[in-house]
Amino acid sequence: MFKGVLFDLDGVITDTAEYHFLAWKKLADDLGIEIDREFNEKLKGVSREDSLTLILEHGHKLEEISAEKFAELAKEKNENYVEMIQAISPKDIYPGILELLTELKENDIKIALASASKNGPLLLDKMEISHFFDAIVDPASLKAGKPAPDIFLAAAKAVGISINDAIGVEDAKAGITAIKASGALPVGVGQKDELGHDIAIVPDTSHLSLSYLTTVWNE
Ligand code: B16
Ligand code: MG
Repeated sequence: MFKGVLFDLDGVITDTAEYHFLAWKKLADDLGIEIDREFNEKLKGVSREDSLTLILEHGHKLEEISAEKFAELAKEKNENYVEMIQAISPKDIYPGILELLTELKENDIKIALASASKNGPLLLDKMEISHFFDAIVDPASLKAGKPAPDIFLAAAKAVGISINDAIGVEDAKAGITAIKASGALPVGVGQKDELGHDIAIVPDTSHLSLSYLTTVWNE
């Protein structure tokens, strides 16, 4: 049986993936760079700085942006994003997640947050679910972000379990790659065409439960 579940946040626990997209879209529009939802798939799970680099590369503007301007743009996106998430509350928790967290706790299965977002703790607080989490990895403490396995390895370590005894839940391709590389068992939320045909995938979080995860684990 698995001993812990390592959760991504944006797109798994709540719909902040949409706010990230809207905040990046506004910034890109202001810079005269066109980004659409297809391009946005590349940004999911990717750190703020790496996302900005991808957008500037996409618009052929990376060379002309100074380090100072880069930091300013990243700050501007985050300020806009933080404004958007102020109204997040328990009603924004995705279907089935609260029930899953409750079941995991009742069964002494460790729960960790493996989100690339520096706003993770604020979001858990706003949704009033911080108390479920045995550990929250600080993404700033890591050498490499997703798709590198570091964040999932750190999450398993923080809750005192072997990575081989953990399930990772993700909505982004970069995150699934990170889970696979870490040695944990991946469970994807989304579309097979985006996340892969070789792993367990649910179309949305209402399908996640202790019984579903147990079935996947025992397959
Ligand atoms: P922040 P996750 C990721 O969170 C998002 O998917 C990604 O779009 C965002 O750029 C990244 O967090 C950093 O977020 O700017 O708030 O630090 O999916 O790993 O939970
Ligand atoms: Mg995500």
